[in-house]
Amino acid sequence: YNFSSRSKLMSSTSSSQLVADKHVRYILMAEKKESLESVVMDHLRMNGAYWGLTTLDLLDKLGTVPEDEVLSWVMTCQHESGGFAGNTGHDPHILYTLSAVQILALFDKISILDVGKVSSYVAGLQNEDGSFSGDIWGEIDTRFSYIAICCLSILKCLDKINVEKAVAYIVSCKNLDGGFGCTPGAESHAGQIFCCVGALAITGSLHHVDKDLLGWWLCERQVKTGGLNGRPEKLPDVCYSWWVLSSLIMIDRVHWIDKAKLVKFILDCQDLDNGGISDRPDDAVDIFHTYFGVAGLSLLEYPGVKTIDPAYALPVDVINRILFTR
Ligand code: GRG
Ligand code: ZN
Repeated sequence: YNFSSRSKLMSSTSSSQLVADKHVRYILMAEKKESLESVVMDHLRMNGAYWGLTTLDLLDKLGTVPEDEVLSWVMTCQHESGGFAGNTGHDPHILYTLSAVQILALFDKISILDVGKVSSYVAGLQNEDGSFSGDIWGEIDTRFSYIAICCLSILKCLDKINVEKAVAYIVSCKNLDGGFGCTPGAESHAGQIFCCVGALAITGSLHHVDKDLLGWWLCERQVKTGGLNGRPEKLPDVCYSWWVLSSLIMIDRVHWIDKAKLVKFILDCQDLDNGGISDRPDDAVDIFHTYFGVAGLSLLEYPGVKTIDPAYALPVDVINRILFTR
């Protein structure tokens, strides 16, 4: 039995619509402690919670979640250092710190944070060359540059880091194809491009991007079935509906892909019986690709899905509330 495949017989009729209610039920199940998926993902539960809760909010169903329970669990993951872990009793990392801050933003509860402490943890991970490490062990990656900048911007503490150096490091990861990699000289990858373009967008530095060159590379990611891949010659995957599409929007080149074909590809990845979205049609669903599918549809202005901000990866109403009212 191929565990990673869904039976074709079960979901033989592909839907031309988003089965939103089934996805909501799937997420609420997956977020419960007892589910198989939550056991497998124990160490990165904070990320899973962010993906699931953001998807619920995009579908206007955040109200169905026990808010107090979620918030007190999030706070059990915070360390003395100010950083957050993937779950209670684990080590802090910048990856989970952003997810924790994003979850609090969704519930409009940034106020329960010691903002000075969290922002000092993040700022403390900046290196002399402007790059960021993920935690005390020191791995450097443009993912962490994005996370630091996104997190500190939500907390309104960007002045705690050297933004100029942070931007210069990201620009040093730009390649001749217009894309970006994880470190200087590393191959362009759609995931890293999202991180670098997102960080440049948040800091008002998009003039460092060659929009036509990068837009060309990004729109070439669309394959015959309508799906997007993350690099040349690779298979399409629903998650690139987020990484690629958000980048195209930030550089104003989203009209360079066939939107209708991408919508169809995402809808074809739904499990019509039990809810959830997979990476490719007929694969098993997971909470990450359910987020990427719904967030992708949001970027494609699909009816009934709230608008998501392509740089902050949070609903636009949440970002407006945080950045333009305090
Ligand atoms: C808040 C949206 C948000 C993100 C936080 C963690 C992070 C910041 C960004 C991750 C960016 C990234 C590198 C995404 C790529 C993930 C991915 C699908 C990797 C697989 O790459 P390959 O090359 O797989 O192994 P392919 O698809 O090429 O076969
Ligand atoms: Zn994927």
